[in-house]
Amino acid sequence: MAMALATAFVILLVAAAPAAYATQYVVGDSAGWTNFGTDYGTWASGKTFAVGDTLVFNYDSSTHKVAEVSQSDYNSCSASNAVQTYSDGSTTISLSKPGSMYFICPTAGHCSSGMKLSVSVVAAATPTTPAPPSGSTTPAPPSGSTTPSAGTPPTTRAASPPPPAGNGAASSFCNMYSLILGSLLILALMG
Ligand SMILES: [Cu+2]
Repeated sequence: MAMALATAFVILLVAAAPAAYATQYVVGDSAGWTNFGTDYGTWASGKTFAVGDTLVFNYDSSTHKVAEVSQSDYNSCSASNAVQTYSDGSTTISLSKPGSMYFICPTAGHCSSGMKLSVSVVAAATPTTPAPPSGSTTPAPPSGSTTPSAGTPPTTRAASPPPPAGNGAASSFCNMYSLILGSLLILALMG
């Protein structure tokens, strides 16, 4: 029993780990993708959509579809040039690049009555490597570097600079956190 629970927790942990980095947004929340008065502009406002996040459209596929369209087609509620149309009733869209994405329901009258969604996708928040300082002068090579001549004992070299610290610190922190959390949960269960 304890073993099974521990296993379940490990699975849960593995499944939950990516959630720290990507968010899944259910469009319209519990209302889903519908033409019954959900304002998708309001739903989207205040949310930050980042590359790697996903949108989930839940809808009655006998009535609605999801069409990804251009901005102008979004404005004019035209689905005739849709980039992609989905009709499976539960559509997951991965936000794969920064920029705006536009979705409408192609069913006649639905888009014009508000069944349309635009999202602005920002680049994923990853630990960025510091940019080189702009306009700085390139450091001059160390003067007086001696080349050891043959026959003389080698001169001691200057100590190499320590490796840059902090790269990937955020992700390793997340991993560490997951590990500790998982261990605690398993210990709590088995103990
Ligand atoms: Cu519709």
